[in-house]
Amino acid sequence: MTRRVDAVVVGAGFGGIYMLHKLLEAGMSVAGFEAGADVGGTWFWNRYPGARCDVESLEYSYSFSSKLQQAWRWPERYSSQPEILRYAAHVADELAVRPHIAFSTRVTAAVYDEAANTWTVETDTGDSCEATYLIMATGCLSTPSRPKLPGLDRFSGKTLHTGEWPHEPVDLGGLRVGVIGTGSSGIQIIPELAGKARHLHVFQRTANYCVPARNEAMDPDYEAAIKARYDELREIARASHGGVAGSLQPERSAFEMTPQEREAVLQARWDAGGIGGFTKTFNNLLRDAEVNEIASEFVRRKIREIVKDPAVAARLCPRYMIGTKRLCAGSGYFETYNRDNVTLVDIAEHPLVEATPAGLRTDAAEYALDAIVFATGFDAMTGSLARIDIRTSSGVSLRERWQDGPRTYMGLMTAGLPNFFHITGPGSPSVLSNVILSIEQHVEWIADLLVHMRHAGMNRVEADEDAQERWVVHADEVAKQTLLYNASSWYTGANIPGKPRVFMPYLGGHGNYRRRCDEVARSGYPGFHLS
Ligand code: N01
Repeated sequence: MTRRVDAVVVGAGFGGIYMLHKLLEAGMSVAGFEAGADVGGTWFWNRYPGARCDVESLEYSYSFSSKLQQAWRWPERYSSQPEILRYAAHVADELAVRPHIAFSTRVTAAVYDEAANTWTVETDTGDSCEATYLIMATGCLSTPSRPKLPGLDRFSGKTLHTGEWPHEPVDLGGLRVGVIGTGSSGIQIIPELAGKARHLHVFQRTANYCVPARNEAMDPDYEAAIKARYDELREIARASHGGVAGSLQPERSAFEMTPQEREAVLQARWDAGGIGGFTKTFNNLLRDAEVNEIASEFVRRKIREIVKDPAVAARLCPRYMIGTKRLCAGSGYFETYNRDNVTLVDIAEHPLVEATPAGLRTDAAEYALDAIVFATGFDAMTGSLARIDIRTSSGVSLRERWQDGPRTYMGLMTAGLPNFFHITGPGSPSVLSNVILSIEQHVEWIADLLVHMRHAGMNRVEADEDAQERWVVHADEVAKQTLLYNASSWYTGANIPGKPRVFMPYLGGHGNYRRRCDEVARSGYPGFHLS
């Protein structure tokens, strides 16, 4: 017989863990489904060498429990993947959510029956479940994207994707390795592979910016100082644009500075390390192309200083505007190209044509390889939702609703799909903020709504079409005011052939967005139909 619960939660990363906890705390019955064999979400899958978060550990962690954030010790300024996974497992155990999760179980379909006000959720194990509410905590970067390269099935070596790295050890020592992709994942794995491979070929389509992470062991005095003011700092983070308290706030406009002042402030941010500070160097860095060029050219100069071969340095210098695609932080990334066993292959100039049994072929040459590593990113924000067949029994599917790009009301719900929520969905700050704080805000908002409805004797909520339309227009207008809007990034779906170009995350800022959501809740949920 099919199980019946109040709510199904899909995904057991940071969103799913906390959502299950909040629902259990509210006395609701829950069923969690997770495709992976354990909790951790993105940190369960992305276990490639060098995987590390580029938001500081003391910020990239749950803030809801004072006890938890005081007790947990982060060994480094930026946490490695194993450390974050250990933390996720610890929290799941502390909150006792594991018994409510079916692991190694992928949700394949969900159908809402209007008459019964019930979602029926189907999985690839045959397990199914009925629920009043369906909450997707499926993550924003969880559907890996692989180029459709002819001949790949004939390649005789190993193929790997950073986003689905094997759980057993992978020994690439002494091999000829090719990496495709120079985004955040590529920039982290490339120095690691260069230290092990006999030879590493990096296949670069778009040269990318990378600022130094300057990771270091956690300074106990710094940790103690943060923990002494943790509650206050978390409030600052919740009110901030990016969901981090950070110490580096935006400087003035570059136009108000002399060239010497601009250089000094850019150098200071470069020396401090990290992505957040650098994009806040000037308050109009992401809004004014002329200002952006000052910061872009600063990093290009650094690349030319670091990389000894001027021809290689020139190919590594990005041409797009810094920060309009997600900025990367790395350790020794550009230095890697000074190694004798590393070759940069510019596939913008000479595109990849096919994989052969022996390696990869561009339109100019063939490269003999024992392993190909895809660091080619994700079908971001919509991919994991679109691959599940989500529909109402009488209406159109989520996939059809989003065929011209995602449309949501505040990133929380999609009109036409009652009792269906997406945590950090498109139309919310999600990936443009400290995502753990964004997750907490969505989880708490959804849990509060469901408790409110229970108290009022209601059990059905749906986003209003007009309210959704106004939100979509507003989000688009906010994004248009920045240089990110026209960039060819995964924020806009440009990395996936055929995906509609829509700026997906909400750029209005974490703090502003949180205030709007709070205001909606305080005012009795305008824009949502409750019954
Ligand atoms: O993916 P990406 P990612 N042929 O999409 C190239 C988060 N993250 O996994 O720019 C050849 O950024 C593509 O080239 P181009 C973070 O939010 C965080 O690296 O499209 N090349 C690009 O170089 C990040 O932004 C952390 O021309 C192809 C690369 O592959 C997000 O995840 C660490 C290609 C993909 O870069 C995604 O990062 C890791 C093709 N067909 C990830 N298709 C940290 O916190 C794609 N490429 C540190």
